[in-house]
Amino acid sequence: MFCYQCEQTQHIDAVAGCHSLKGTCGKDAVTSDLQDILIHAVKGLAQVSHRARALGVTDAEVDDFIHHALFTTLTNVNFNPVRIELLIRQAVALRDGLGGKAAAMAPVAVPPGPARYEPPATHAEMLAEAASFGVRAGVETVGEDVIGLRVLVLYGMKGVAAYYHHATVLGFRDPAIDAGIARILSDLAGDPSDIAELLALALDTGTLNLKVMELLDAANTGTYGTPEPTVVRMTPVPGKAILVSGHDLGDLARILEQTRDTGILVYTHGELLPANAYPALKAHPHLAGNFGGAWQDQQSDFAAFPGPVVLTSNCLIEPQRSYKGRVFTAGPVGWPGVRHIDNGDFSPVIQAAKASPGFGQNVGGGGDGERTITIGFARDAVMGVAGTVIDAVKSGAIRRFFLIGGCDGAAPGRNYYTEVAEAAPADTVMLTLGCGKFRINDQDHGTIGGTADGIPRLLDLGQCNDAYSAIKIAMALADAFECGVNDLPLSLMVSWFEQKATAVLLTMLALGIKGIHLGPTLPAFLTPTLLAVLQERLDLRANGEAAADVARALGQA
Ligand code: SF4
Ligand code: SF3
Repeated sequence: MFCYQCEQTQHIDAVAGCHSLKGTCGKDAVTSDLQDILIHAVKGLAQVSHRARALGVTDAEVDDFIHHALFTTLTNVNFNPVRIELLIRQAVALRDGLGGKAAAMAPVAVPPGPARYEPPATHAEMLAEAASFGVRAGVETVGEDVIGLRVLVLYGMKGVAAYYHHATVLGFRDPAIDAGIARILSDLAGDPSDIAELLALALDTGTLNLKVMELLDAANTGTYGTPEPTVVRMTPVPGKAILVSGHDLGDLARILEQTRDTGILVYTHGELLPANAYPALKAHPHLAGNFGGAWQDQQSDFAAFPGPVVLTSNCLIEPQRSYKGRVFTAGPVGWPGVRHIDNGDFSPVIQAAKASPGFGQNVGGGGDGERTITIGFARDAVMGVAGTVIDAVKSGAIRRFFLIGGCDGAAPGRNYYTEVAEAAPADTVMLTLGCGKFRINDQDHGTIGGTADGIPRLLDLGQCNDAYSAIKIAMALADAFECGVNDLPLSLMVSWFEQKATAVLLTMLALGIKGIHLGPTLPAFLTPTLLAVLQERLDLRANGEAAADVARALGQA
């Protein structure tokens, strides 16, 4: 195995990467190798899909398969080698079916490369070939910079696929996005080696991702309403309970509907916390609040939860024996031996909740023990008070905005984001999103001016899936001040972990947003040359010391 797609990749050898028996995330060598082969097979499917499209032949099953399959290879999503191998064989079958349909329209030559991949009959033979499909295959010939750019595009496309998957499961799709995904993957399948061409492909990926995030925003708000400022209970109340984690609002909605009038209470976890702010979701009286923190705390959170836990997307960590029997996966997620719901029928979860003890009477809900936080400052909520915000900037009451957010993780360097929030002075507003918010959302940051009705200093924009909100707010502020986004009093302190963050980074780069602080460490796949290019063109910055970075942003250093 070799994998360096996420921030927690191992830094043991000269080339950073997880390459022994198991990655830091718990992905074993067999699953990792099969995921490399799956990527190869999906690229081959995309090659055929891209060419078939030119003949007017499209297939919704193929388009859906591509983003679903890529999503399974995202960090902390699917650790089940059996399901990955099935997907490889399915990719090849879909490719051949689509190729046949296209050939009926006009003779099409099967392009060289992944489109000609034929999986061997046995699992062992398949694995024996895996090394030739690894992300660093051919590095001796093309060099580190080409490999770094290829994987930058590939990892960005995994993020695009994840966002698009969340939109399509709500019934929102766009043929132009399907075509864009097929085109970029097809280009990648040709193993481009020209740096300028690869840089253009990376920016194309960022531009495509903006379209996808816009669609996802339309899917979420079109289905569940516009998030509104909402006080969420962070402490449980007595009763049988289900915990829902990941990012998928559709699965949460189905669980809420299927538990209606059962007396079972539903709690969000991790990146589903923002779901509590959507009108159509919070209308369910048995959506009882949020339990626990960010994904890396799940082993203690899930062990302490007295009921079943459903993982609807990333981030899954190896379930401990104490609670593995109560864990369920859905959608792209998988772990060997963990029950999987693939048809939207959560009855097994409901039965497990009924059979579990639930929270007892002495759980501490209500009274002095109750903790709450306020969420739901998506773009409409913020732009609804745009006049007040703009006046506050003009009068000097708001000196600067800090976007402090993105993914969280277990690395010690992630305290940087807590320290940035602590160092940000009282006349600054912090925007947050993604699971990184759990580092800063349980403190009272007060309001601008310190008055009860002042603008809250911490505005939670939602999931990492809501990065579109942050971009729209920045653009709207730039419009209001008749300046460019780069001229706003805004500092972007972005924490990355997985490939959705890579996609968002490419979007910001495609939009020409400069001066992003990226951390806690820079991606291992970005070579010194590539970093120099990004630093020169876009002033991409590595994290320094938190207080000094804040002081510099405020023009004090
Ligand atoms: Fe390592 Fe991250 Fe890859 Fe897991 S996803 S194997 S932790 S680089
Ligand atoms: Fe978090 Fe996994 Fe990325 Fe959605 S839950 S931000 S890391």
